[in-house]
Amino acid sequence: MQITVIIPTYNEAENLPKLVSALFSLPLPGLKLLVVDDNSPDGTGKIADELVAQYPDRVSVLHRPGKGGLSTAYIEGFKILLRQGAEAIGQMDADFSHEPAKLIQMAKALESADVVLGSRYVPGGSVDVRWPLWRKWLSGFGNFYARTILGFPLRDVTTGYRLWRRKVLETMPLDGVKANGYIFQVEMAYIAYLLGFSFTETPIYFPDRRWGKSKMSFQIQVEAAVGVWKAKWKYRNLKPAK
Ligand SMILES: Nc1nc2c(ncn2[C@@H]2O[C@H](COP(=O)(O)OP(=O)(O)O)[C@@H](O)[C@H]2O)c(=O)[nH]1
Ligand SMILES: [Mg+2]
Repeated sequence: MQITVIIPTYNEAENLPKLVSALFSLPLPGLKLLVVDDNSPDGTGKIADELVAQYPDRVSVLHRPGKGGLSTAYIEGFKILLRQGAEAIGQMDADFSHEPAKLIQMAKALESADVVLGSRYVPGGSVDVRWPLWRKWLSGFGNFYARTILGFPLRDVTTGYRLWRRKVLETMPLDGVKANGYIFQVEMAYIAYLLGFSFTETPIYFPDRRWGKSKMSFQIQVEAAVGVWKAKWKYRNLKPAK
């Protein structure tokens, strides 16, 4: 299956070229990338253009006028790639929190599942060893909370490292997904689950970003906690098509 991975970027000038060469050194010859850059002040967009020039058949870039958030970056990217006929679409952060080499295992897993999650909360998965206890607890609890309230069996519902088969994204009501932050990830997984698609979780280690600043905040976590209930209500009637 040919895979195109969407990489949303906001101020990733340091990371992006390193990530792209790491990805292209993997034994995944069909791998393509779509960078979605939101006019990053640090010039990531220009670097993305240079990468397009370097790998014209493998890298493309969507330039957006300003910071529009991760979720709209993905939704726009999904739509573009679906229109272009992509067979499978990936999601990956630009900051090396998602280890490029894991993509090999995840691509393999996609042969027998509709959605593959890079998961920190299955055996073998873990978060950054340097995370303080409260942050580990918060992330673990957040996943337990979402899983319990929504009543679905996935272990890592907030992970941003994912692969989707085309048919899943094609079937999902993408235009209705407005949530941002963690809840975007929760909502996407929840919709696919309700629609009856199959999941595999591949264990990943999730280290903190190597360069640049994290945008994680307490407010984002609180919004996510409320957002889980909103999602439960919003999709109360969603069922697999007969
Ligand atoms: N295009 C775009 N990318 C974004 C935006 N916000 C974050 N990103 C990218 O999304 C990915 C995850 O963001 P990051 O800051 O690492 O989030 P954290 O790991 O939760 O702190 C990174 O590749 C960011 O560059 C945005 O508004 N637009
Ligand atoms: Mg990050």
